[in-house]
Amino acid sequence: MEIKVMHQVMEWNEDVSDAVKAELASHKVCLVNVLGSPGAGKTSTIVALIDRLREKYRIGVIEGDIAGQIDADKIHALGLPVVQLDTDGACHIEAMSIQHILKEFDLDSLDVLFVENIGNLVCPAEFNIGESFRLALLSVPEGDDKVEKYPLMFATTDALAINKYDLKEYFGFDDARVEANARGVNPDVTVFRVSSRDGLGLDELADWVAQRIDASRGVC
Ligand SMILES: Nc1nc2c(ncn2[C@@H]2O[C@H](COP(=O)(O)OP(=O)(O)O)[C@@H](O)[C@H]2O)c(=O)[nH]1
Ligand SMILES: [Mg+2]
Repeated sequence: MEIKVMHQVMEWNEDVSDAVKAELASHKVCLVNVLGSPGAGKTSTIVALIDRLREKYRIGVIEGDIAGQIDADKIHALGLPVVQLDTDGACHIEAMSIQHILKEFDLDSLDVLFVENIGNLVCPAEFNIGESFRLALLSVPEGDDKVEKYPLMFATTDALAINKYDLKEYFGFDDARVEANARGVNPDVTVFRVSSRDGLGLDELADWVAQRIDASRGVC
């Protein structure tokens, strides 16, 4: 019985995720679910992508955090619509929260909604939130064994950005190991090597994100 309760929650989340997807599709808005550990560079990468994509797309952001609004302040400073989702300690975002928050945006004035998920390599991977696609980040200082230790995160993402590539030499980080393991659990994953600090690989990542946005909005 106890197990069934969790099962029902997951199924219910899937239903709500489908409803969010339908709602966004009716407004031609693409939702991008950005995942990764605390400090992996989610906010920095979203800011770098905004910089490269804001001339082409009307962008909004949902900033998920367990507490505080530091990241939402950074997005607000860019002059974009942003809503802070404070999970009050919960380790992931559920579709129901996104469904609720969509009311805060004028969806007809948006093309893309980035969601910065809660910093965590475990539970956020389990919950679809109505996304068109996922972008997972793994940063070099976290270590090159993380795909083996947290496979679901990397099995369920559409792209993996290995961030803080500028630090690779300092950490003896084996990116070939990460890529091979990611392809082992997810043969179709697209892998990027980026530095959200010095700009390495970000144009390529932004091009890929733009292609996925266009595909999901039926533009191409
Ligand atoms: N060296 C280096 N530092 C980075 C890079 N990307 C982000 N950082 C730094 O890592 C820290 C955490 O970044 P943040 O974007 O807040 O990570 P988040 O917690 O995943 O949103 C900040 O001090 C960033 O300046 C990178 O590519 N290289
Ligand atoms: Mg952040």
